[in-house]
Amino acid sequence: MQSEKIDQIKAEIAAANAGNPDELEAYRMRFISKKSVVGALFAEMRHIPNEQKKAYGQLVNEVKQLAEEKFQALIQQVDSGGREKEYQGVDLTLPPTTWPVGGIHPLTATRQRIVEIFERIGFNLSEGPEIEDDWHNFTALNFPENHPAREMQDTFFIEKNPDIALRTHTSSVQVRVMENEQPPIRTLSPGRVFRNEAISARAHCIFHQVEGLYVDENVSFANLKQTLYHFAKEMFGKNTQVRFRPSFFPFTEPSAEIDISCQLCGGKGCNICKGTGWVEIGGSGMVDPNVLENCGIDSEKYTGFAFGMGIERIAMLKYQINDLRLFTENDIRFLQQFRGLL
Ligand code: 2NL
Repeated sequence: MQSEKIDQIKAEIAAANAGNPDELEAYRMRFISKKSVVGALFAEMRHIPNEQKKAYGQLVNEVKQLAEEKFQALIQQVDSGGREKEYQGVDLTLPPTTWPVGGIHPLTATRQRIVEIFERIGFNLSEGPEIEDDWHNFTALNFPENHPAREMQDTFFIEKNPDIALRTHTSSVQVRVMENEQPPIRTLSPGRVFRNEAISARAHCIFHQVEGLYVDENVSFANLKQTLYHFAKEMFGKNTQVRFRPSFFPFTEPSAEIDISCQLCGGKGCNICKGTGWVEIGGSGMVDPNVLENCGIDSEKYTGFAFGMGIERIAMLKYQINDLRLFTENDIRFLQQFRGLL
């Protein structure tokens, strides 16, 4: 009677199958767990007459072992079955894909380097609106009423309102600083500026500028020269030569253009410097007393110097880029060359 039952269970185990974790669990419940049919055979032991206990125990242990072996085999089957489905068509022996690494845009890198150089000698950063009124962009800066820079062909006006325009330089930011703070002022204003010009290799209607302003007692032209010498050598290398050429701006007097020795030929003369050995990096000068007064600063007590340069121009010289349009086209072949900057 017992041996019949045992044979039946053995047959059942041999025929059992599991294609998924649920079926595997059903098998475990029926043949492995304490309350399984195999467990019941062990519980039966106490009703078996003493002289048969040994033989019965051997039989039941055999069944238990069969059940365990089958369970392990079913686990393998369910496991690999699942995996085969999940990884179908994926070759796990292939080397891993490397993701493309992004980089800092050369204009951003150049701006950051300029900012870093001036921050280290005590300049702070200032920002202001890109849409400006006539006062902050022109009048406070001593532009005469009929100055050509105010004309439609140079300035983008908003809705044909002659009082509101896109700023043509970041001097407007520095006017706002002077209106709100008294000297000593040492501030740097990087930002986007806008000029109504045709786009070419050398000009763009949107570009970037950094202006610097230093106002205090006894600020001299010698201070201006030394500060820009320092900047040029930090930015372009310690062998860089600097020269100042007399110039004119409505907001500075005297004014000077800043040239550095050509980065490409080192001053010998090439097509970048057009044979002169020098390239212009920006303009500068002593802040016109009218500008200080317009901004509420006592021009009897204070003097100042200011300078401005185009970030695109500095980046072109530093990285030998020959076309301004490359900065805005986002051609990956151009941008990739600046990976690892900063
Ligand atoms: C250039 C020339 C310059 C300034 C900018 C300035 C600002 C104030 C007062 C006086 Cl608030 N001057 N800025 C001065 C001289 C030249 O820029 O070629 N920029 C690209």
